[in-house]
Amino acid sequence: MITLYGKAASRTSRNLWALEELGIAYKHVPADYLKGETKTPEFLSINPAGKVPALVDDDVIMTESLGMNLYIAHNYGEGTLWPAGKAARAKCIQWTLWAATELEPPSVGRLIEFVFKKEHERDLKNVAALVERTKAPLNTLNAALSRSAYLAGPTFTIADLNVAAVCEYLTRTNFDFTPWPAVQNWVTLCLGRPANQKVNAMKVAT
Ligand SMILES: N[C@@H](CCC(=O)N[C@@H](CS)C(=O)NCC(=O)O)C(=O)O
Repeated sequence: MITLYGKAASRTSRNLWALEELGIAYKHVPADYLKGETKTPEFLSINPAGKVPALVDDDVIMTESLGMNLYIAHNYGEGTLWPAGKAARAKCIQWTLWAATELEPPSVGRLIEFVFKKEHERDLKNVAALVERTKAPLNTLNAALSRSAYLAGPTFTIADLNVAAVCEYLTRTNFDFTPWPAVQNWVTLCLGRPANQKVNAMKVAT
């Protein structure tokens, strides 16, 4: 059985979302990085970087939230989060790496400015620069979603979950998606899924 480390109000939420989509049994250890719980010798033996999320599944120890979701989908979500066919699976890998490299850096930057900083600390020049950096990735995403209902084909897969989980940083900070209507509709659909709503409730509880 998978043990997932990390409190829900962190990148762990994307892994909780994947596990809840699949409805498989798992153990959740809500280690809180803000309380030093990821710097204990016990936790560092799982992730020497002292960060969450981390996953243990029998003899598998894994970190990196988006990669962990590929692992979860591949091993436990055959035919659902992990679609059939080489082409669709290629898209799951492609969009996951795209999320990590193209969309997450400016989105996390925005989260830091709006959620982690106090209003008087906010760097408005940086906020404007981050909006500019987000435009090209959103153009790419909007074009893909104008051609296909979901990123790896006609159904929701781990590609959508991983990219939408990053987009959530934008929705949470009231990013204006008006110029990207296909993204707007798809994000609303993905984030509204019952499994993600359940994880949102877990975030509030921690
Ligand atoms: N690229 C990593 C980032 C992990 C990460 O930075 N996690 C944060 C919480 S969301 C953390 O544990 N920070 C504690 C620290 O940096 O010491 C992933 O996607 O899993």
